[in-house]
Amino acid sequence: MLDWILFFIVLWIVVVIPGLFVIWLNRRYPEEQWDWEWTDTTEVKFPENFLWGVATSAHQVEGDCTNNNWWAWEHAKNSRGAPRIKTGEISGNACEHWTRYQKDIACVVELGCNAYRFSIEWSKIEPMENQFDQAALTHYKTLIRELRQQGIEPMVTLHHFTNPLWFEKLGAFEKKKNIHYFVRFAEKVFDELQDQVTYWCTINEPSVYATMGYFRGEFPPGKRNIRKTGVVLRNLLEAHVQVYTALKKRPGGKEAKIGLVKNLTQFDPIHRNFLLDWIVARTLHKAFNTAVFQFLKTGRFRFSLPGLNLVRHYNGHAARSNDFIGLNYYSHFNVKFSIRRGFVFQLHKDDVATDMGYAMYPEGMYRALHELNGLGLPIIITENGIADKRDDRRFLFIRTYLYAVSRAIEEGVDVRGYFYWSLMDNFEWAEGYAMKFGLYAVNFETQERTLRTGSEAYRMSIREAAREA
Ligand code: GCO
Repeated sequence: MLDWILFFIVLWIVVVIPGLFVIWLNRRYPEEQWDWEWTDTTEVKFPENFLWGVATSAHQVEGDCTNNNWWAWEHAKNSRGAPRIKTGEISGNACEHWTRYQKDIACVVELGCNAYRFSIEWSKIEPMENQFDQAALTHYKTLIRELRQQGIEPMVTLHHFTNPLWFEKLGAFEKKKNIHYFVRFAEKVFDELQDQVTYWCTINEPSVYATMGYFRGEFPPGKRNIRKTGVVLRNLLEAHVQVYTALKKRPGGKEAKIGLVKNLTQFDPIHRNFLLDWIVARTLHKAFNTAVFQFLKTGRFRFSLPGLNLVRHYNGHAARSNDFIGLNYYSHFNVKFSIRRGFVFQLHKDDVATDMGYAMYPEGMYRALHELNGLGLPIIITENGIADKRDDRRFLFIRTYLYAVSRAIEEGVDVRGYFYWSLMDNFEWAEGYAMKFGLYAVNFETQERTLRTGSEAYRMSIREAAREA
């Protein structure tokens, strides 16, 4: 008799309860899978005054960003003596956008865009601590004036992964006491440009900066420490709140639209009936996505892993620190539990992958928009694009992802704009120049820009939206 009781207890603990939990998880977190054979991607509608843009970042396109953490990283070797950049390349002249920006703005106009997102290179504005380069500030003023003359709305990103060398040597965002340097830089740039710039992104992808630089070690400073990852993410979020609060007090602050840019990655279990895959997927989602959203919603930051309460923080101003939220959406990771490595990412057998190895999954954009809608803020898609060297997936990518955006808008999500990543091929961080994200291909020998065939989908979508409006 006792054996039977023991058997039923074990059966409940090992089979029934986990099984019921998995059933609940599948219902709570459905994985959208649309039937694209029967989906008409021309059935889209976008709001009037929608921002149709393209995005770049200074270090990736300008050239000669020689005084920052990435330039140093590109010239460093890892512990095995191999280059930090997988192709052995350095950013170097990049797309020479610093001098070629007028022609590049003509490309933005040729696409039919009405907006352009770019970042300000801190190391060029403040090459030495508290020494500001007026010529560099004037360069960006001239760029912005050209944009406005061409009818293009500028969107400025204040921090896009790069730090001046002097700031990096102080420990950058590992130390809370360094945040004031970034706030001072942000105030200086804002005062110079606020009369011509309405849209401001404070920090681009804090989770990516923290994870890649302090957990995966593939970005500078190449550390691999989970607690430091949480500390850096907390300090970046704290920096965002301090910058928002500071800029709102300055001339032009009330009129400015300021927001954080968050990369949302969809983590789904590769086997939806296996509890351990679910636990890993939800743990990654919580650490990479939820921790940031909760902070922006409640002011409470909690970076934790099962059994580890790594970093806690509270800032009561956080819940009122965004006029919009920027969403960068690229990747859908199917996660598999691994005894040896904790977890591995896998593609489904019928997934179409981008050159970055991400699954093409427009439904993930739709899910991300609905999830972000929970913040109650206007959403601007500040990055979405595909690395596609053969240009044989870009057309489909653009049409299907814009369809997913339109479907979320139709269901009430307040999306104000879409910035395609990227205007042109550029330096893709640790991947060097191998990844071709550009609507325009760049011949880096001649610096010639050539509009790709697949990019026609974006021009068509913008034209169709204009006709619909
Ligand atoms: C990022 C950055 C961009 C990338 C783009 C493609 O998300 O890493 O915002 O600088 O180049 O996302 O990976």
